[in-house]
Amino acid sequence: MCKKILVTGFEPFGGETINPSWEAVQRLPDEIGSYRLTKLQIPVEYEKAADLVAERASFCKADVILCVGQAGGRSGVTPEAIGINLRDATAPDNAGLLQQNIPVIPGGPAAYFATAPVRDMVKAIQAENISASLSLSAGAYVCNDVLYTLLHRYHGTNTKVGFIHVPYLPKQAKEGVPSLSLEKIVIALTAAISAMK
Ligand code: PCA
Repeated sequence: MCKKILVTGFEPFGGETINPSWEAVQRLPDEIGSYRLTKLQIPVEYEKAADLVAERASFCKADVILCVGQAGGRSGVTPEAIGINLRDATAPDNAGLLQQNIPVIPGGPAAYFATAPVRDMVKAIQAENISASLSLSAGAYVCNDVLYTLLHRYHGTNTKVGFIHVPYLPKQAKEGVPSLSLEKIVIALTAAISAMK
């Protein structure tokens, strides 16, 4: 039986006109291995992003949710191991909301480990000769917010949740800043999804 995976990418933020996460997600095939994909672009807004993902996940009955975001400055593709219960960023979100030293979910646990097979995802991306490593911090901005909120919501259920940060595209990166081609990001995400059981 075909399993379902919801794959999300973010809209641009921080003055950028593109976000490599959505550029890559929208180019993924509709089926990878035993998974049928649903793709969704989400806003860089604390109060909207995770709810939109959860709404679509229940509509398409997703077995796995994989969110993808831009991590400008990173040189490789980095599946995230942990979501933390903290909003703390110097920049406001795309709705103008600035959050500093505020919990994602008041009273929630400090952190959750991702439930997607992050180590297998790293190995599968590396097997494509693309630089990848396990990240122990998704930051404390909207990406972490989405990861933590979804891990909280699906804790103890069969729905697996994962997050992958990807580098800038070459056209976004200033001199000396690492980047990765769109083609390679698409290959990396495809490999990561192939690693889902
Ligand atoms: N990256 C940001 C939010 C949206 C995105 O693509 C982050 O790392 O939090």
